[in-house]
Parts: sequence; C-alpha cells; structure tokens
Amino acid sequence: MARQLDNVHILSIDQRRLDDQKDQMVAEVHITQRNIVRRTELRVTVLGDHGAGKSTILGCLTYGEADDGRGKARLNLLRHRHEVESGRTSSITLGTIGFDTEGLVLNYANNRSAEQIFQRSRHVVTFVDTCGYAKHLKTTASAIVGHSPHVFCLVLAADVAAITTTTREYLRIAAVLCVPLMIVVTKMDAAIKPQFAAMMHELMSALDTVVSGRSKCIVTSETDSDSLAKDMMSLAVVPIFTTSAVRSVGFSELTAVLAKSRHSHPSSLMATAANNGNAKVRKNLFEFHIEHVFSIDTVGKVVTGWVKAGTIEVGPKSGHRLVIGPNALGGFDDVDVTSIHALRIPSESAQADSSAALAIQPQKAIAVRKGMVVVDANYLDNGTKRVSSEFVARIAVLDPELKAMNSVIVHIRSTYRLARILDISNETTDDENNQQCGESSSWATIRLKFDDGVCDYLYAGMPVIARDGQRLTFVGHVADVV
Ligand SMILES: Nc1nc2c(ncn2[C@@H]2O[C@H](COP(=O)(O)OP(=O)(O)O)[C@@H](O)[C@H]2O)c(=O)[nH]1
Ligand SMILES: [Mg+2]
Repeated sequence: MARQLDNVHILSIDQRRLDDQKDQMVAEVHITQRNIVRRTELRVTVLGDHGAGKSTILGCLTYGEADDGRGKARLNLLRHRHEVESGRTSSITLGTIGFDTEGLVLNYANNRSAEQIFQRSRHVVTFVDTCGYAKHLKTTASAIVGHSPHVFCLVLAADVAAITTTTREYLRIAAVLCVPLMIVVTKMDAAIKPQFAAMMHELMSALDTVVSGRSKCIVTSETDSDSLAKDMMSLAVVPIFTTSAVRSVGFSELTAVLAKSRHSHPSSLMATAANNGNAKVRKNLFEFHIEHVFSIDTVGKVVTGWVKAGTIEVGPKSGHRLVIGPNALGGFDDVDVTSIHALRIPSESAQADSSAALAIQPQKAIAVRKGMVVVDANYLDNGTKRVSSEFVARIAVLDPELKAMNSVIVHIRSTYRLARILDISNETTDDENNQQCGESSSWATIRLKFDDGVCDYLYAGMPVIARDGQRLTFVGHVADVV
C-alpha cells in the first residue's frame, strides 16, 4: 500500500497476531510522504490606507467569493485563522493561493486547508496583509522587511479623489528597497468618474516622480500576463489593476500575473541597491533566517523562516557543518537540522528564497530566538564581519526631523530594536544606484548602534526600516557592519 502512494517512507511497523484468529495479523504503519516536487513561492506584502480594501481583496482571492461592500469577504480571512497564524506573526494575516501545473487557481474554494493548497500547487503565492493605521506601524514595518517580500501590492480605493501621504510613502519604500510593485485600484463599482480621473492622474504623476525608473501599465486583459509578470519582477513595469470585490471584476487579470511572477535573483537586485560586492561569494552557502521558534512534543525545537541563500538537505549527504547564532555573546554554536518542511510539506531539501521549517538540535542548550540565523559554518571563516551592534546604512529619509542622537526603532528582518543614531550625513548627489532604483531625493548615510548593545546578524545589502512612535523615519539598506 505504501509503495502505491508516491514517495512514501515507512518510519515504523508495529504488528501483532490476533488472539482469536491465529492466522491473521494487524499492523500499524507510520509513514511520511516526502516532497519531491519543487514549488516556486512568491511572497506578497499588501500595503495601503486603512479601509482601501486590502483585506477584502485577499478574502476574495483566497476564497473565490465576492464581497457585499460591508466587509463580508474579509471575514473569510479570519475563518482559517488558526492555519493562517501557525508559523507566522499572528498580528499579520496571511492568505495563500496556489497554481497547479495548468495554472488553475487553488484556494479555499477548491481546497480544505493550506496544506492541501500547497500540496497540489506548483507555484504558491502567500500574502501578508497589513493595516494602514499609524498605530499599527509595527506590523507594517515587519511586513515590509520581515518576511522578505518579493512583491509589494499597493491597494487604493477608486472612490476617493486623491492619494494620501501614506500611499506616497509606500511608493517611495518600494522604490528605495527595489521591490517589484503592483497596484490594485479597487472599489471600481463605487467610483465616480471625475473623482476617479483625478485620483488616477495623481497616482500616475506620483509614480513618475517616486518610482521613475519603471513604466506603468493599466492591465485590461490576461493576454500579456507572461511578459507583464517578468517586467514587473525586473522592476521595469508597475502593472495597475482595476478591480471590484463586489462585482468580482479584475481578479482574473490579477491572478494571471501572479501565476507567472517568479522572483528574479534576489541578491542581484539587492546587490545593485547596496553596492554589495559579496553577493557572488555567498551564493552557494546556506543561510536561514529564523522568524519563529516553536517547541513541538515529538520533534523538539522547530524554527520557521526563509532560506536566504544556498540549499539545505537532510541526512548525511548534506555535508554542511551548520551553526546557529548569534548567541548573547555574539558567538555561534553547532547545530544539526534533523528534518525539513518546505511550505508545510515534509521535504528532503529547502532552496534559496523559499519559506521553510527546520527541526533543529543545537549541540549545546542555547536560547533560540527569532532574528537568529542558521548558517554554513564557512560563513564565519571568510573574514567578513557579520555580527555587531553597530552598523552603517544608506537610507532614504522619510521623516525630515531625523537627527543624530535620536533613537529610532529599527526593523531588521522580523525583529525590531531601539537604536541610536550616532551620525548622519546627508547626500546631495544622485549616483547610479539611485537612478537604477528610480529614486532621487533625500538620501543619507547613517551610523546606528543598538541601545541594548546586543549583537545582531547583519550584512551589507540587508533591508532596514525604522519608525518612531508616530511614523516611519527612514528606509534603506545596511551598507557596512562596523
Ligand atoms: N463597494 C465596494 N466595497 C468594497 C470593495 N472592496 C472592499 N469594500 C468595502 O470596503 C470596506 C473596507 O474594506 P477592507 O478590506 O476592510 O479594507 P482594508 O482596511 O484595506 O483591509 C469594507 O466594508 C468592504 O466591504 C469593493 O470592491 N467595492
Ligand atoms: Mg484590513
């Protein structure tokens, strides 16, 4: 029976003869099905003003049902909350859709669980929802840098006449971080013509100035989705979709592009952004960023997060010596990875730029926390400094009040901490990097030190975003680890 199922491993067989029927046996067989299919993954962070219709769009995409204009579709997102939350920040709602080999959309309309969607998919799109409110800056900042998104999806409502400063700020962030951007103008059913025209006009000119390196394309059919997806991912085009969740309009165009969107080499985009000459050297070494830590009875310690570089395989063929850290003293400890789940499916390996859960066995009893990394031990030998409490970043200033000796809350990956600005020097010239990323104003180089003095794992090219109580203060990349 096990052989007839695909790629099944028998873990144990427990058998006994029945007392009353001596010639018959019962057996309990523990099997696991290992993943052999390679799935591509696209992580999308959904940004936009409060009430723009973000959660509703996700509700419609993940359940294939229309909205009633009074919040029905977004409730769907909460229906699978227990699933949605496992392995991710609970305050950020996550939606998932998949595409099978034929490109058919797989969601909760035709699947029972996220596991089933993943299992049947060849391409998986996970959405991180955010809240446009200023008091939720923390979750928004985490969604921008924490989950290492491949695409920002900016949602605007069609029934307002102007775009907000928050929307402009999100455009700027996408430009600075060199993240592919798609725009969804929703609530088309409620749009009033002159208002809508004014809003679109503002949007277009904001795109021209803030995201100037990319052209714009209003998507009206599914025919060019292939090239559109490619151009979006290579930062050449910003596709603009017009949708109505109430009338279920515009979603097929949106899913057609998502189905085709594959991230281009992550480090190549970042490398140009931050002038990071190390990108090539590091390409094949394994590097995993921990976002959450769990303890599971039968398995032990499990960490979830994403593979930044390299590939990990379970078993003796891996040949990696892996370490986990930095610990409280800034050091690393040996660790074994005993099993892997990629997109919640038991797997032999996990590749660069995919989400994964690793069961780990540190060789010493150590406190594992999010923000730590599991890396190839060779990383630590190649001389580049990667652990520090102080760093230099090249940033775009979002808050003009930003001054030296201010403290800001710095988000790096899925963690955030208070850091003091030791030094800030504003730049006036536009270099090539700026133009490549389509951004040309108020750049600065800033030197930061974590207030608690505790070291973090850092590298040139790492995206950072900072906030104070009320607003985002800057966004950029680590330039140098001091
Ligand atoms: N008429 C209309 N209402 C919509 C549409 N999309 C969302 N809404 C409504 O707008 C309100 C805010 O939507 P929500 O998704 O919560 O916005 P969010 O804050 O951006 O997540 C809800 O009452 C939705 O029902 C749409 O396409 N048409
Ligand atoms: Mg919402």
